[in-house]
Amino acid sequence: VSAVSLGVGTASARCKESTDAARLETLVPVPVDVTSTGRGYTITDATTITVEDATAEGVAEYLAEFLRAPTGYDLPIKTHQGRGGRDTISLQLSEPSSGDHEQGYRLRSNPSGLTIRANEPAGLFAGVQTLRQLLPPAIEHDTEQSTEWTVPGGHIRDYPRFDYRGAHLDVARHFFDVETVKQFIDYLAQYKVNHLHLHLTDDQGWRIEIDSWPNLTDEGADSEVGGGPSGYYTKEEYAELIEYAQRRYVTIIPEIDLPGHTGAALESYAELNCDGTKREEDTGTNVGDTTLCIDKDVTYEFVDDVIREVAEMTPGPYIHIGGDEAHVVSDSEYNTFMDRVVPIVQKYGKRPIGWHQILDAEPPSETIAQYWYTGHDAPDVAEAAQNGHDLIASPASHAYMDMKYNEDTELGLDWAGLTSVKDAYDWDPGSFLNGVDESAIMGPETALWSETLETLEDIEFMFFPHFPPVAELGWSPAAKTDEWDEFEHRLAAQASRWEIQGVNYYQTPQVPWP
Ligand code: TNX
Repeated sequence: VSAVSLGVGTASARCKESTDAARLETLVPVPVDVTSTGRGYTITDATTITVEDATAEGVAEYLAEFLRAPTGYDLPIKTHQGRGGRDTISLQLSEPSSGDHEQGYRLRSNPSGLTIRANEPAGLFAGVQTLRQLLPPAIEHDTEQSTEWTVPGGHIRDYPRFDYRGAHLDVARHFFDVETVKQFIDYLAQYKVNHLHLHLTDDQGWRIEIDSWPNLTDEGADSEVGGGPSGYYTKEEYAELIEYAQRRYVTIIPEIDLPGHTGAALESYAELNCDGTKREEDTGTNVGDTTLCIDKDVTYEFVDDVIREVAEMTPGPYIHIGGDEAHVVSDSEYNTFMDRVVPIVQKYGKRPIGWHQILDAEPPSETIAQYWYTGHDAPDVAEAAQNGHDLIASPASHAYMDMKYNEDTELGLDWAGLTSVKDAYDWDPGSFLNGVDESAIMGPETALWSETLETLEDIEFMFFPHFPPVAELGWSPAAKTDEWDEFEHRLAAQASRWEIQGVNYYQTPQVPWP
């Protein structure tokens, strides 16, 4: 531990001080700048949380709720002008000063108190997630623990490398209920990921209620891979997820995969099929053999209704329309379809996103393309980026969380190869694609496809520890993310928190777990 001034005190106090200070060195994602200053702030029964005005109250409430159970303290929230004074955790919003990133924050801890300052509530929230990792792991318990709740002394200056940090979850191949998705959102927030892309529709199931086309969920939601119990989100449940995510500064991006991956819709409505007969229920894992009927007007009435309703229930700026693996349509049919459908998304006030194949249809440049192949060379994608398209980086060889860790991994797939935890860390989202400037990359996004995943435990097994490496690549400065030998120790230090949270993580031998 460098730059720790140990001050005076007993040997055991000094020992504790260095144990506390060590937590400044094990943060994931690693902050831009960390300075250790010796004695820090200890949260006690006397601590209050202060905010200057109502804007920061949501974050203050989140923090208080998080801390109250394990500490057993009241931690009242008070509105207080200026500095919080002694024995406070003070959440301050300041006027943005030039050069400060809007999602950034500064955190200071010394014996008299703790301050998090940010330009935006989202920055305060990021600072709160850092504070969480600065406290002893016991803070992750949801029952009262007796320990000293010391935040090491120091200051942190921090902001994200990419504004957009995403995670995709396939709730179509296997359905995951509201509680499971909430838990997933908590995992994203913990590692400062701020977008959740929900893959809501596919051949095996339609997972979102659409009032104007009720069979989608009356008939299209009761199957999944392997034929298990499955389900869908009612509009109320979807709203509950949106609200839960908003409180954690996570934006939900709904995906309606079109024109392929539509077996569940084709099974629900005969008229959406070119031959006018309903498709059979699909509980397998084939891809690419379904499509909406490109030549029928009803197809576009259907898409318009679905996009309108999804736009109405989604406050975030994006709708993802898939566009991948439409293997049973010709290039010209694909282009015809996208020429009609991309403007529908725009008409309802949303910015379209598609898997990178969507670029083949030459959509308007505000369309975002999500790159998911494994290679560094994709000249068409690079050219589109040069022409103004933004990209999301999800190369399957690094960011696909459903790729097996190694040959012995029972869950997951291996079509993009095996992806060890080290592989998940060993790439640069900003320069992965040749000919694409970092300025065209919105950020990295992990993808978790669920052909083989049935439960929260399965999700956790593929996500931990595949996920924190990519979360760090999205947040931390490039200069700080190239040393696996340093990262593996910080990752290992997270495990004591996962143990308490009950995360079913894979104990890969690549990481020196404690
Ligand atoms: C490819 S990635 C797909 C999905 C599969 C996934 C499995 C993409 C746009 N399409 O349909 O679930 O591989 O890893």
